[in-house]
Amino acid sequence: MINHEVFDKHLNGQPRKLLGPTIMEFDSTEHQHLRFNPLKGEWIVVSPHRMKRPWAGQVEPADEPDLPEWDPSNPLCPRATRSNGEVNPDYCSTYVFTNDFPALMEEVPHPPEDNDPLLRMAPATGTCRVMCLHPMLNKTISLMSSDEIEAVIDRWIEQMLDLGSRFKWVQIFENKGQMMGCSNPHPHCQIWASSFLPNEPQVKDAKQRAYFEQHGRPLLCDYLEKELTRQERLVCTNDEWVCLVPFWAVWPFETMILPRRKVTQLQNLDGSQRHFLAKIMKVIATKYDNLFKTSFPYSMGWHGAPTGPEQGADDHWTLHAIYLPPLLRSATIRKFMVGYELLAMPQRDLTQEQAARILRDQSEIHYKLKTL
Ligand code: H2U
Repeated sequence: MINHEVFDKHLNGQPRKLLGPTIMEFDSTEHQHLRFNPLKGEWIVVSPHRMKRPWAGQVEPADEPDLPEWDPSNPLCPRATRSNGEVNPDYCSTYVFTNDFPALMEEVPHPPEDNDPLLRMAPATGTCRVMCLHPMLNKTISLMSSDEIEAVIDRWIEQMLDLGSRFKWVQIFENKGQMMGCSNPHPHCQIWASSFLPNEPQVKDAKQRAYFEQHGRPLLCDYLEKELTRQERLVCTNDEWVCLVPFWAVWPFETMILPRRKVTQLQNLDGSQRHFLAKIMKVIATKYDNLFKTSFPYSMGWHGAPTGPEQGADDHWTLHAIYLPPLLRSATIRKFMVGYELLAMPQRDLTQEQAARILRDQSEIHYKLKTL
């Protein structure tokens, strides 16, 4: 079922006009255009006139049934046995362990050196950890208290300090929901640390550095200033943080969390920033869940200045969180990155400003708590 209510209100109920032969004044909510992502040096196509098209595409199965608080057969629960036979402690806050099926390991043979420019290999070492965010199986960030979320942030910082002392990049990410390929409903995130800088941060590093060299200011600080003045894409804000839909967002309800006071790495957050980060994370997660009255799936994660023993000057960096949710029209209709996106460039229908307004309008009280 398409949630028409959510969209009609924000499209003023106007039937979409097709571009005629006469020259019309540009309206970003009507007319297709390209937008540039300065963090990645990439363009995306925005086609808002397609918002009223009929949908006969894939409908995902409806929401999962209610989960219990504890399930001894779930390997991420306290006191449960994992696949390698280890028994989890009776943890009552967060719990971190080395992934039993890691994509990156510390001790592995390196590929042979070869100068062939078309068949290049390079050494890759690292480690992968899993962090349970809460002991209860049926919790999500949106349903946790701010104090509980702050405990997660504190653990993230410990992990950044520990792994960041040895590895060039530490990627914290949460894959939430079956739709995102998450294999376990327990609230958890993953931490992959690597001896190499992965593609996404490599590009962001280069783009922020070039901007800083040219303008003498961090790209995302200048960007945030513009967003705070324009107010068109803000979703929610507090004393320390701003959550917005980036001007160049690709996913329908993609958001970014930016610090009001410049900080380059998660591990450099002070007490006030941690406190208010917990609060804004809860608000955006709640708004997401309220949008389609479902436990909103997403991939989220942190990007900050690279780490490791060779870490250099990082004034060009601004720490930021990115939320990439797949849902488009309802709890069961998602956006696919296929066809044109895979072969040419990303494309979206809903404008970033419309998405921001829709999210801004959602309540900060979780729909499940309202009915209690
Ligand atoms: P995802 O569902 O986001 O993939 O996270 C679950 C992770 O937990 C997954 O990477 C790990 C999987 O390898 N895991 C263990 O390390 N041990 C287990 O016993 C179950 C799952």
